[in-house]
Amino acid sequence: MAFNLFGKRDKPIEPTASPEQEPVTPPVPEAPLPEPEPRRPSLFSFGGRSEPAPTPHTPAQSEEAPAARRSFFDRMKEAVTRTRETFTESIASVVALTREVDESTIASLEPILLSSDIGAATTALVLENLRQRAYRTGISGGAELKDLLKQELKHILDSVATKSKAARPVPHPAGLEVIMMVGVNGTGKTTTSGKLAALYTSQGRSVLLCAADTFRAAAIEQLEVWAGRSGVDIIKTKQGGDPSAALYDACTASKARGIQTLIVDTAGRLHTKSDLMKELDKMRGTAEKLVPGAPHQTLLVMDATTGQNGLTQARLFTEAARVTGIVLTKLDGTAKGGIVLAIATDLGLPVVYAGVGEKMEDILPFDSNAFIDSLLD
Ligand SMILES: Nc1nc2c(ncn2[C@@H]2O[C@H](COP(=O)(O)OP(=O)(O)O)[C@@H](O)[C@H]2O)c(=O)[nH]1
Ligand SMILES: [Mg+2]
Repeated sequence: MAFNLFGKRDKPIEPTASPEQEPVTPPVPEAPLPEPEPRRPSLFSFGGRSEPAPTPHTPAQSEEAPAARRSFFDRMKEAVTRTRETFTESIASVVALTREVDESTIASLEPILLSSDIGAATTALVLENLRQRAYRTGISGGAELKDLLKQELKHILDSVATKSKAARPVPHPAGLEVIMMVGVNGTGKTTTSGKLAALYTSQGRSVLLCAADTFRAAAIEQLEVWAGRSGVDIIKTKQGGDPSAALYDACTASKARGIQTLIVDTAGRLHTKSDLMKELDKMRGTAEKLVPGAPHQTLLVMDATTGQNGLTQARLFTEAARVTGIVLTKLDGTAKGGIVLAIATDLGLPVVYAGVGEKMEDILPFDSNAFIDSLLD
């Protein structure tokens, strides 16, 4: 794939400047942007979301027409194939052997939950709740046990989603919406920025991309490729330029053109962790000054294949970057999709989108019911 040329496998450019010597090169304004192209028809179907949906409160995924949900469900099911292969089959074998739910049944679920990366704390919580409920309601067969497990897992995801009020799909504000993508290098920020640009465009929204990862030239080029693919414009600066200045230009251009959603791709790595957090803070300040309520969403992009390690890194961002939701990428490439539950309990944040491949349409608005059903049905 063309953009792999620019992907994370490129050797990052090692910084030569000390943190005090941040590059202060003023951004080079790009040549005047061409008039936005006429909106292209939808290139793909996002489970029935290809119709323009500019209304701020679209119904939740689960309330959509059965056909739409079906296609969403199928795609989710396909994406979690690898997780299903281990998790679901192991659960199925416990369920098949269960006539009466006792301590040993509950105990046999433990390694299965742990191996899908649900995490020790979450596993303990799930098993304890399951034990209580199983005994209280006096369930007997394996089918009932599976049902209870499903309810328990959904409950964990739903309680987080409800608490954080991030109803899905995320409602867009009436005016200009600014979405910042943050996260460690290689997790999929640039790819997701491109996919979201295409998704929102297919819904009839006008989108602009901002290349605020000025740390590597390749990152800017990679976002340009995505902008071309999704038919949206991009505001960028040169490598080493000030990301906040690029964001300033992007906010100004968005307002002038009546853009509905500005997606900001940021760097996952600077000289030091505190540099990175300062940079994100500065960008947030710039957005706040120019656009009321911005950034409306700060999405932390996490790579599902990094499992529990990814969680440790994610915590740094949630502490410093006021993250509003998670995009979990590479769900297609892992057998450890249980990380969704660890994210919910550890970070207290909902997964709002799942990345399920490298192509433009490989992004799904995350729906916890569909996710758990696709794992256990
Ligand atoms: N299989 C798969 N690969 C992905 C997904 N999202 C991103 N990638 C790949 O992960 C690599 C790093 O992505 P990139 O967007 O450059 O990460 P960034 O450094 O955070 O901007 C690229 O090779 C992407 O194609 C996904 O959902 N599934
Ligand atoms: Mg990137």
